[in-house]
Amino acid sequence: MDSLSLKVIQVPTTPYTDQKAGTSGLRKKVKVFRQPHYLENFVQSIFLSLTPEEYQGKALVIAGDGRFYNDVAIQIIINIAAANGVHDIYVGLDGIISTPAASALIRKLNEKNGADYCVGGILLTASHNPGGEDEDFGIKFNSKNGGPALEHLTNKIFEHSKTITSYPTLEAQVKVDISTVGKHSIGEGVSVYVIDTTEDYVELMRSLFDFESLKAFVNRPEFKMLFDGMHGASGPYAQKIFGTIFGLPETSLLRCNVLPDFGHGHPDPNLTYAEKLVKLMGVFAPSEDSPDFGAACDGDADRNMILGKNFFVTPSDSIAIIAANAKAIPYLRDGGVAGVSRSMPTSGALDRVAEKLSLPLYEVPTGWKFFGNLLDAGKITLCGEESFGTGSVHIREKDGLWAVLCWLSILAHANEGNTSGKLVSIQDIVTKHWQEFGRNYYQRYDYENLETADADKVFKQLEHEMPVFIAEGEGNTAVNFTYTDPVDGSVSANQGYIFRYGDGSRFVFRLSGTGSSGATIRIYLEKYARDGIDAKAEDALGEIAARALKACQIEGLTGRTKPTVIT
Ligand code: G16
Repeated sequence: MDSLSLKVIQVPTTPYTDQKAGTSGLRKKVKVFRQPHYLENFVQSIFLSLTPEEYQGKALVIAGDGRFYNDVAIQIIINIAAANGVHDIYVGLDGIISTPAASALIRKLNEKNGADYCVGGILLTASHNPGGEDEDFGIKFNSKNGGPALEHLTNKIFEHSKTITSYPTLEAQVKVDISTVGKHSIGEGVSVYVIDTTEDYVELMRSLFDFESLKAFVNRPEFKMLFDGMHGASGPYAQKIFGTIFGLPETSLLRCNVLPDFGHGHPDPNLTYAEKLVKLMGVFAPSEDSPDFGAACDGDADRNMILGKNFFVTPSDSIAIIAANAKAIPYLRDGGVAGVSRSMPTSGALDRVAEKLSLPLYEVPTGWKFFGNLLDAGKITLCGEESFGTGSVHIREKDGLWAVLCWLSILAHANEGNTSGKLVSIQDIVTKHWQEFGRNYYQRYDYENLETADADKVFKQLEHEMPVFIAEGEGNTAVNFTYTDPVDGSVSANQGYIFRYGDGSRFVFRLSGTGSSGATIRIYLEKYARDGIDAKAEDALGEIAARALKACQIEGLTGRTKPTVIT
């Protein structure tokens, strides 16, 4: 193709009013994105929110989790990006780049070519939400540090989306073959690089972990593990690390082929939606034959669930235990841990570790973007969320496979020199942790797909209930969480209602920010026990759950008699 193909045209458009990003980008049904100019408007609003110097003549990553409509969206974005003057466009082979790999790629491009080379990435994912023609699609912008755009930028994008009148694109629309690796020149000065990011990602993981000892450990005859890719973007990366490098058999790798509808599944690694893995691991029906280790990642591979033989590790415990066992993970052992952070609804298990190890601890609102400034400023090394997200300073997104490698490292370390024939198990590690630090009993109730008006009523009711709860017991507090970023001073208000008892136990309410329609209310229950760590979570939390349900009147106000998901 010659430079003629780069003739740019302005396409007139009318704004949409509903392009406000949620917790992590814009997520809607595919049919919403298929409306005329809907995707184009949002993409151009991203460009309008940046300065031309930031992207003209520079690079842009376009990543996708392989879901339905990715292929169409990628071509649309290539044309708009080229028309805006982007010079180098990086796209994944078959359009697939997992969210953590996208973050790593943006960072690597800037490390190699100068910090202003890559403006960031447009990530096409609705994460753990289902995919397919009648399901969800999503789009978000990650900045040049590899992390999700901060609120001031997502607000700007929303403002532009409400006033946009036209967008540029190429007159002769190009269609790049993304099914083979290679460089495509689409006109004078514009190249599209189709790349396989598994290599880069594997090298990054190899630089953090001791692959040799992990390989030796997972091949011990008494050890059996399962990994479930849920037909999401983690599959190709998992196959390379666990299959090709560690040599695990095919039978250990479940659903590692990427499918646009995730095999009709809900690619959310939790006790409800990773049903088959949970069953095989014996979480609800213990068996002597259950494998020793199980893990799953979500659609875009940033979330993870960790299971042991007949055992579930809560995400809140997971980040706490990784922090407490940093010495088992080579780069953390060598580089140290500067500080740790968790989202507000995540349990205080991490706080106990921080206290004991004298590490600074930061409590941020829900949303990985809030860790970005802390990581960039070197204030923290590790961070995690109750929503199955765990990560570190190595990138600016949570990282599902990284978390799996952390747990394998902890297991391998705990079993060094153990020739008894019986492995120290995941459950042993977690129990020992509780014995040392106490246990934060924890559960989350999700009420999915409520009418928005009903959800509003629940939050109004909670406001009435706050003074009632405060008056009920000495030391009780009830607040709507506000966060002030210690690095840039920005303030994020209205981040969830916290009802805290005098002893620190609490229940928290939040409206989910990742749904594509309707409203989802999350209730988080937590109780700390220094001793008595062996109860079932639902028993330990029974009274708190009852008080939370009374406070919100959810049954009366929404007609729902029970949560959709309990984790
Ligand atoms: C996104 C964010 C997470 C956040 C989660 C919360 O996850 O990246 O940092 O914890 O949303 O979801 P909600 O607002 O529904 O509670 P993901 O994996 O969907 O990108």
